[in-house]
Amino acid sequence: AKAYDPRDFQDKWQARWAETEPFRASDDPDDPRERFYLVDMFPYPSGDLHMGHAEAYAIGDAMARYWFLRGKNVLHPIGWDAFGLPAENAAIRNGTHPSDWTYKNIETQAASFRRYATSFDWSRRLATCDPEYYRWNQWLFLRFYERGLAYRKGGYVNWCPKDQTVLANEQVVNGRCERCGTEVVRRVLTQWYFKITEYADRLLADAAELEGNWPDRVLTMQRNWIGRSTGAEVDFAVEGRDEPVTVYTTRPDTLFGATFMVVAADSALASELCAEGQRAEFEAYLAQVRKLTDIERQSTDREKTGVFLGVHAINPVNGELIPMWAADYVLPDYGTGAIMAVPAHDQRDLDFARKFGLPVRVVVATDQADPAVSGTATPGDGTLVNSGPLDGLGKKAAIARIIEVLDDKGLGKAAVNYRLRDWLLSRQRFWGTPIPIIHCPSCGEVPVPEDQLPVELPYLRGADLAPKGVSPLAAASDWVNVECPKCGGAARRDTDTMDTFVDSSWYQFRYCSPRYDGGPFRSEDVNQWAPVDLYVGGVEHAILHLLYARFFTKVLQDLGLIDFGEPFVRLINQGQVINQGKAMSKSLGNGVNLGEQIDRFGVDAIRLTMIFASPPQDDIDWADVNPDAMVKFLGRVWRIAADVAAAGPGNRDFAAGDAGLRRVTHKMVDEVTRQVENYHLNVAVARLMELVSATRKAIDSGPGAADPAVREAAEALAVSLSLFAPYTAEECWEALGGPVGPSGIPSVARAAWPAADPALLVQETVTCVVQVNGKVRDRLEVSPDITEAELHDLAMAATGVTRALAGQEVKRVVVRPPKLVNIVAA
Ligand code: ANZ
Ligand code: ZN
Repeated sequence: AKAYDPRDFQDKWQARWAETEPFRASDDPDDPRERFYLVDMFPYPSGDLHMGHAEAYAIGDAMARYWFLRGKNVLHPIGWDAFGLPAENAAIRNGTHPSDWTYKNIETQAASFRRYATSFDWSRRLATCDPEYYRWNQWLFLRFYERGLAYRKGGYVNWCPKDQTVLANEQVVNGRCERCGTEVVRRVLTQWYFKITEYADRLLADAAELEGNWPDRVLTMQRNWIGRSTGAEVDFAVEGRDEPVTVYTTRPDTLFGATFMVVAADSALASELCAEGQRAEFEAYLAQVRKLTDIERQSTDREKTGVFLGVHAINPVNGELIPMWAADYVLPDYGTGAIMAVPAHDQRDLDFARKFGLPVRVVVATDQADPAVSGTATPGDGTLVNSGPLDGLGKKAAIARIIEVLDDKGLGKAAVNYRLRDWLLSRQRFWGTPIPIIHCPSCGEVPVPEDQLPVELPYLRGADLAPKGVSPLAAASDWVNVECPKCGGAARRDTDTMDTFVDSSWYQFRYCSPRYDGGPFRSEDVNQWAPVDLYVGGVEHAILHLLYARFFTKVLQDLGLIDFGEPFVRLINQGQVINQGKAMSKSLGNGVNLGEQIDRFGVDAIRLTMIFASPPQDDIDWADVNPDAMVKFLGRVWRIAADVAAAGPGNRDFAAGDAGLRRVTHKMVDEVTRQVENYHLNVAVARLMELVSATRKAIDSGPGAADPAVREAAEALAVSLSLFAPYTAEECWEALGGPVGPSGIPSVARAAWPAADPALLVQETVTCVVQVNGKVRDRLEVSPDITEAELHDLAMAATGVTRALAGQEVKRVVVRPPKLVNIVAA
């Protein structure tokens, strides 16, 4: 007989699918099928698909195929996240236009996706660098702008000296540029922001809705990123100044222990407060601070530095004069940029106090050593002391009480703070969406009129794109210089482009009406399909992309464009594909090439290896897997189909088939169904393997290949295997002459999912004998696969046993599942 070789039929099926389009979604509102919307995070077109893609898309594809087979109207689209720096850097290197590189890579990936047999609705493909896509980024930007949700401000920004562009806080990882690893510096620049902070509370509150459907760690990361804290704002009068200085504190209860204040050295306030006599020292210190990276600044083991500002503040509760210092450990852009320092109960403040000889006063008594002596602050709960009206109270009561006191005197109030900053969205690079604003010397910021959208990128290539610290667009004078839409005078276009995270914040909605040109999407279509039922992608997007997409969804809801507030009902993060215990990388030389793996083992075996190796969320070490075993397994399935086909025209009167095999088949179908619905895809494959063994046995040493039960098993195998190994499954289905499903499309992917017959799922039971001191005292009907613990508990509770024991002490219980329990008592 011929051997299984996937190369014999991959091309054939690829051509058929291109022709029959089995995965087109229907927008027909009268289509009675329930809808299911599944989105895989779209790829960045950096080259061909790699092993990581192969894993992620194998998972998403299995789920999409499952819901197709369950008769749902599935939307499973694909597109490309096509703007961004790598294309621009390649263009500079090669003297080309970024679009050359981008569209070429998109074509390569599209071809690889087709070969990988992903069940996409190809009619909806999009690329965010298409003007007909980014036009709507601009349109949405203007809607945000009208609502005050897009604005420009000057301030400290993260600047990557290598890429010569600003980065959002989210793109700075441990003080380094997320892209190139260069240490980020802080610079003052005027930049565009989205006011995501206005949505902080909603983003936090609605995270509760996602609980159970999103991985816990993603929700935790989002919560920490938003970083809501509660406390109070307290006003401190300053000697010789009319305006008080307000601090934000999470511990207003420790106010009596505030022995000095610290202002961020690089804040406008510090420079304002600084007394003339201290000016020179302050300026010298400030110059040092400006050189620091954020990593250095926030590191806790660095020795504290600072300068006295030459002024004193007055502690509002006890009238004490306390010195004001400038230091770098207080950040200019958190809270109010100034703190009351309570060295006894805050470690940073204690380190600072010990370095500069400032007083330490305990106001919360604990059982720990005196911080002034031990050098360790006591930040926990305790009993208030040295605190006037707060004495004797615990932390919580003291916080409530002091807020009342401050409120009464008009010196403070309860306050909430967020770690979340507004989203810095402008970039000084070329390959992105131009910001649709015109700057006019007389009218100021003027939105580009809607009928002039899209503002298309000018054609720049090669060296024109080299980073210069300002956007390359600034040098394109024909493009930059325009008439002001308001007054007709000479004006200039904004030359920054948008962060590419804008593109990916709403693409999941564009898929619902991808060619629509009356808006970013047709609301009816989005409301029919979205929110996305299942979103599959990497955990590296836990905060950036997923938080931004949630924010956009809420704004779109507020704009009345959609009628829901969360974009993704359920989220799955796939693990990584690593090799020899390490992430694949050029420098380690442990990269595995997906194309080569596919050439060698075939698409199906690679997909199946990805799925079988581990649960979707776990990493896969390619050094530990064995694609050859998957090739062998697929060959066994394929031979079962061949044997059944060879046994003659099919008898599909399954009820007449062998009862034993039917039980196995239905049990496996039932299990596979449950495991797939719970995303335990690796377990589902294990069950299919059991079914293959049982079927092979039935063919070789049981009722034989012509038995209807064998055909039933072979058909069930083909259909369920199609989730993971589409080519082999099609080939088997065709050989078996399996029935065409309700769609009329002759493909196993559009057949019907096998249904488990409950009558065949009823478990047989066995009789278990329970003895006490060698005498049979009870008999139990139990499942043949009952566990030792379960059987133990059942036996001890059996009536015959309790009666026989009658107060005797149990010495020993011997459990031999499923048939015998022996109890020794005295
Ligand atoms: C007095 C105090 C006493 C504080 C105490 C803590 C413990 P989270 O939870 O992150 O919101 N703080 C406020 N603004 C700051 C800034 N711009 N830079 C650095 N630190 C700042 O932290 C709030 C606490 O961090 C505040 O409460 C303040 O110190 C400090 F026993 O005030 B606390
Ligand atoms: Zn004007």
